[in-house]
Amino acid sequence: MPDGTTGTGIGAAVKRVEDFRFLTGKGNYTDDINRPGQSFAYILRSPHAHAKITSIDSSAAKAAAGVLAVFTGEDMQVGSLPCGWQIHSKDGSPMLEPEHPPLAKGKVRYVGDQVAVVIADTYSQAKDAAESIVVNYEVLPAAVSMSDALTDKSLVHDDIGSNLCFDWEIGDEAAVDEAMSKAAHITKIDLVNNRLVPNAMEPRAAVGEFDAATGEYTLYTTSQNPHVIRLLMGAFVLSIPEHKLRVVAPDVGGGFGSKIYHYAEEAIVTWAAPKIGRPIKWVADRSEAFISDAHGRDQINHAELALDANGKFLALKVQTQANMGAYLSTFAPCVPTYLSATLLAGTYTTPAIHANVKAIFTNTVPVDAYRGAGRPESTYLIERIVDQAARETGIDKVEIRRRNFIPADAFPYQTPVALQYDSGDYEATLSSATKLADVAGFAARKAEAASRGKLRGMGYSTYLEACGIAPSAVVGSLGARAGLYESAEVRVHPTGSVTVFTGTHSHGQGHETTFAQLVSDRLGLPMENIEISHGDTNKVQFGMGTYGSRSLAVGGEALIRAVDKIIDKAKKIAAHVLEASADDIEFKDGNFTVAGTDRSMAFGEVALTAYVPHNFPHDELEPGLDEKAFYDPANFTYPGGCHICEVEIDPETGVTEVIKFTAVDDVGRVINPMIVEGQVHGGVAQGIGQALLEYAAYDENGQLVTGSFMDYTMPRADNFPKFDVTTEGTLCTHNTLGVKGVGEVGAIGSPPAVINAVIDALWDRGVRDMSMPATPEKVWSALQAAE
Ligand code: MCN
Repeated sequence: MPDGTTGTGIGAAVKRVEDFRFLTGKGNYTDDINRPGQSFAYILRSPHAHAKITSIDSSAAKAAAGVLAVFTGEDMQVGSLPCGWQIHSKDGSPMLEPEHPPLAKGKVRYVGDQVAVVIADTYSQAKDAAESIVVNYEVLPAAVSMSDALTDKSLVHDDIGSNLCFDWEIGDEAAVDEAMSKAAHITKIDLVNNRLVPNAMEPRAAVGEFDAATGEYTLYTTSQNPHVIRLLMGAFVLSIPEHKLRVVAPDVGGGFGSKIYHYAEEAIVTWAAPKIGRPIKWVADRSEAFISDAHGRDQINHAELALDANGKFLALKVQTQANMGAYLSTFAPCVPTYLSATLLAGTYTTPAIHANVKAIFTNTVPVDAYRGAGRPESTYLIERIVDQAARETGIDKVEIRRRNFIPADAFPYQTPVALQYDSGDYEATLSSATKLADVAGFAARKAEAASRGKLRGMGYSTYLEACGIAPSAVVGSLGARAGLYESAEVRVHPTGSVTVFTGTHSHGQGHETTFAQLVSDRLGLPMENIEISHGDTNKVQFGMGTYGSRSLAVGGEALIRAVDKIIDKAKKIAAHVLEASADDIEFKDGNFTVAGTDRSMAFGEVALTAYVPHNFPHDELEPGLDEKAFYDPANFTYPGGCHICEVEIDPETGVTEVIKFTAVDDVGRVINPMIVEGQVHGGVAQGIGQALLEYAAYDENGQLVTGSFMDYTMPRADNFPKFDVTTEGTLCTHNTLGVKGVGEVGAIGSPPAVINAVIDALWDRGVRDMSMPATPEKVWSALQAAE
């Protein structure tokens, strides 16, 4: 990773300031929060994928030692957990939106659905008592797979009459059909994007508290966006006005999307706290996390790519089935549609694209955004079909990409599927990656591996991402029930130190470092004088949170705008004291100077003047130095790049080893190269996990058979080589920092590079396809079948 920059400003590889407390065990996570008089909640969950609840007898549990209360869905008469995005089907009808009660009413719809909550003095008492609750179920047939759900009579929600949530389309189908009819070649592919369990390091937790004296509720929760939780839970579920509801998301140990959503447990502990007159803590154990955190991915795609005789792409047609699980999680409907299908041009000039997406309810855990959210699915599809087309037409796989790249001088580039890319240079990242990966030496390495009886393969992915998730007007027109701006407040204290309040939330991304770098750079202050505060609705004015790699491009830009307001006001104060015009004040390296003179004031002196305003332009300004900004961007940002994976397969065992992984990513201007490298590493690790190891498998009864780390293979350090990661940027044209997101690029770009490499390795042995995860058993079986 290049790091020519020293200091603490933009481009410096500053060590993460938050890591001291994390590495010394001083982090303050939700489970570390213990309120006076606190009680504990245990959630009794459904053991069945689909069943009627015919009766619940909780009398024994209520009488058990230490138990304070037992509540069921019939007791908890509150609003439905809301969905934040509305999709309309191609016929104009709104998506089917079933009720989602925090505690099940009359029916359970997936293994893990909440049936009752037991609240007791201790967690063990609550858990023990839950075992004595007698629930009589009438087990119903379960719609486990999407094909079952579409063909079966088994309705996940009887009242909405169908398991088809929506049937949506984008693009010009007639233009695609016309192009297909004239094509020299059509490549077809069928893909499964495997369901994943997010498995953040810290399981979800929530503490609910009610202050009878003030009528104020507080929820401490493992959330990526506390203001959104306050809005959704307060307004839609519990009817608590916002000024009486505080949501605190303290240190959070990873989220990867799974902590965006408003979950039942948050509403349950907040609602029950005044009922028992004590704070209530709930903490998921790992097994519970497997069946209660929203899962990721789970799409089935059929795609057809039309090419002319020169290998130019003419049209792409895609049919997708997207699993929603049993209920609509907060942002589920936008994942296969606006986060996925709008990306189907990828880095290519494909002139006609059409996609049809059917979203389907099944008796499984709800599915929602997980690192990449929709973009890994479309990237996997594009980069797999492009490789397939290369093989079928005999065109080299690098050459076919080059022939179809959007040229660097074609930006802004309007795709046929709504998005307008602002900048990029896909040839540049491809060229750099091929050098770094030593593509030229691959043939020799393959031959050497063959001499040891091993199969070597190399796979490419020249991907594109859209992130930043904005602007509000656009997402609103696409169905978002929220605005997607960000806010920041910069509070300068009297002696010149600064507290920044940001509406984004850092749960591993290092905002306390990179956001302080932005301020340090702009105000010329040392990092230790700057504190970044986030995650508390009583401290931060407002925020839309962290997901979609938006925090820097949207939240960082809001922060810069607030800083610039500080500088503007400070210049006026300095001008007054220095008896000059504000236009003549220059601000550099933390000093305000009258241009062309040696008369100057340090930043701290101006701050003091603002708070001790003895010599102050009172007729023009208010005392104090505290500025706020809201920023609503003009477009998404469009990171992209090239990932190259080299694998070696042992044909005797089917084990795939990733020998080398090269990533050259365009994330615009880099604020902290070390953090960016770490973000790419983490994302690539998750992408390789999806490609080779991870799979949430259900049996025909709807039981999650990979429901623990015994069966669900989480990647470990020894599954990876050291990744070669670097950045090569074109600047984003619509934010002043020129930054694009980086948080998801690794998870988006890498899976097709891995699977393309696996297929490349197996090709000479007659294997023509491989699905994710390419487990040893699957690879070995494919080799046997091909012989
Ligand atoms: N950054 C930078 N220069 C850039 C772009 C980003 O220095 N050009 C820095 C940012 O300032 C920030 C970090 O890199 O410190 C990530 O920035 P950004 O791309 O804006 O992403 P977010 O901060 O919004 O994080 C969200 C993103 C997503 S969507 C998922 S999912 C994800 C991810 O980040 N979840 C994570 N990375 C994660 N990392 C950890 N450790 N844990 C998670 O749960």
